[in-house]
Amino acid sequence: MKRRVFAALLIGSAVGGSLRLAAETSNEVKILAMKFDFTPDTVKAKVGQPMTLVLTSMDRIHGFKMPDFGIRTDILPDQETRVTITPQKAGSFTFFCDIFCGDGHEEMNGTLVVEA
Ligand SMILES: [Cu+2]
Repeated sequence: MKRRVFAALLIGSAVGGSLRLAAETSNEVKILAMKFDFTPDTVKAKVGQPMTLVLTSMDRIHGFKMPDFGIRTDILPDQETRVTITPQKAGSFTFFCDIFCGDGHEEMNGTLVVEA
């Protein structure tokens, strides 16, 4: 499963070189969701700096919930769902899948690390 994600990332960067550059300058972070992981599962941010999470599912519908930011959305297969946040305080904040997606669902989480 991990291997499939890696292949997809490689293809994405091969066809989207200029897109990727644009994404970096506008502070977008892509997060792939699939049973039962977010990739990457640790995302860094800076206090006061807006960032956009670009969420895509590789298999089925998942959820994305980050209670500290009052955020929840569905993550749909082969579609980009964008969530823009501006962290106001430093710390580590958990996000997780809130749509039951199978036996490993409870483990499907990640961390947003906000630095001052
Ligand atoms: Cu799930």
